[in-house]
Amino acid sequence: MSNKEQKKIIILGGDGFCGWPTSLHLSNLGHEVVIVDNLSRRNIDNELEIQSLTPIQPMGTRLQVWKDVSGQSIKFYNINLAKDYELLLDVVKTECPDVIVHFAEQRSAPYSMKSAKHKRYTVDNNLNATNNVLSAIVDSELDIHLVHLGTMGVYGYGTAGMKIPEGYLDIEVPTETGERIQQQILYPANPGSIYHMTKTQDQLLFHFYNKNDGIRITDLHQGIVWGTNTRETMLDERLINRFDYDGDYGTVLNRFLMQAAIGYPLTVHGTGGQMRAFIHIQDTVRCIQLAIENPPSHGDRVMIFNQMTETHKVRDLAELVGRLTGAEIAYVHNPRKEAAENELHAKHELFLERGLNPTTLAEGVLLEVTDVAKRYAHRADISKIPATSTWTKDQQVGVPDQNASYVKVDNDRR
Ligand code: NAD
Ligand code: USQ
Repeated sequence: MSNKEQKKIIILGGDGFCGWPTSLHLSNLGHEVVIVDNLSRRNIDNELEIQSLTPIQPMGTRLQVWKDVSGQSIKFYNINLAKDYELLLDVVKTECPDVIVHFAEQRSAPYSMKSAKHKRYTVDNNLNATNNVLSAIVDSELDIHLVHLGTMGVYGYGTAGMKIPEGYLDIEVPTETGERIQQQILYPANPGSIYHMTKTQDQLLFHFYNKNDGIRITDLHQGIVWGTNTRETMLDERLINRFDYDGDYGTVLNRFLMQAAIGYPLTVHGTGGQMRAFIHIQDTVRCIQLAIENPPSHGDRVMIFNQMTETHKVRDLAELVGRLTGAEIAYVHNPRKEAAENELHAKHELFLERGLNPTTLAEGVLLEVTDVAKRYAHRADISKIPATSTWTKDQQVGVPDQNASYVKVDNDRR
């Protein structure tokens, strides 16, 4: 990489599931990487009395091992972005980054819905973190490209009846004189949890700071990330990425893979009729690279990409994992208030046009992840698997009924 191509990149939330492999990927490409993280995700593990299935190392060990393996140094600042504004501004002014990648938010929908305390923490943490980052960019007077990890959940999970566009919707408005005016607006926000709601509010912060201060911003509407490792985290076991499987932080496909690996029935909520967007962690890190290499120009509006590669219904994923592994399926109560069935079709051409070559849910890749889950199965705490955070008092926890017989996927279809 030439000096001109090399960038200084601050990764906010660089200790997390997406942030850690992204930091290593960008460092491996020759960029100068600086991580900012307050380790709040590790503290939430303590609060919930749970650990990553994989044995993640303390930050000091992670960075030393990366230096030994790659020869590259990554600097680390322990700062709470939502609270320590002056410290954040100091880091930005001292490091003078070309790019800031912002992963640093409370990202679990069930955690955000556990209680009033968790709702308030999620709103306070996520909105203040995003506003502080944007304010610090303005205050620093530096020309910084901000790349933010948003969510496909900003569009909502009803049935749109159309292919969801990448961020902006074409509309036609009739005027009083009968004229019809064409416009593009942000796709109407339709959050399904307090967490998703904070991401819809982030969009308005980006819109405002882009319009008012000319900040160049890329907002990545990411689907559910699955998988564990990337090429860099596989270089040494001590670089391993986190693997969440508990009822609050475990996302659906990784939970099914882990449940299959330990012989626990796959916990499908309700009918499993929710259709969601997915992306493998290896593609996440590549998308961030592509977003950094293709920044908006000065004066451009916020650039929005749908960062996902395929869509599936939850029950179809369970059947696929069941067929591959022999796992049984438990249809449990849905602790969430969400449509029993939906269709999701979303455009995702912008990354493909820029060179993304997706890792699909091919059987071999699925099994590789099951292998990770099997390897560390002895670390699993089975009592933490059921989803116990209910959206309102009307929902019930998603615990498999011990006396029920579970659904076995037809062998002929394996
Ligand atoms: P994560 O919880 O593993 O990582 C987030 C990191 O940010 C953690 O290390 C945490 O300690 C840090 N952090 C949180 N608040 C902070 C604060 N106030 N100050 C400093 N550091 C703070 O989450 P993840 O899965 O890596 O997700 C990263 C981003 O990607 C999130 O914004 C999430 O909304 C988005 N996203 C994730 C997924 C997914 O499936 N994991 C899917 C779509 C979008
Ligand atoms: N589900 C089950 N069984 C389970 C777990 C989940 O049926 O054991 C269902 C849920 O009810 C839901 C769907 O699977 O319908 C997805 O749940 P999830 O926990 O995998 O994903 P979600 O809550 O949407 O959140 C995750 C990340 C979040 C990110 C989002 C992208 O935690 O940070 O923003 O995926 S998206 O789903 O596109 O909004």
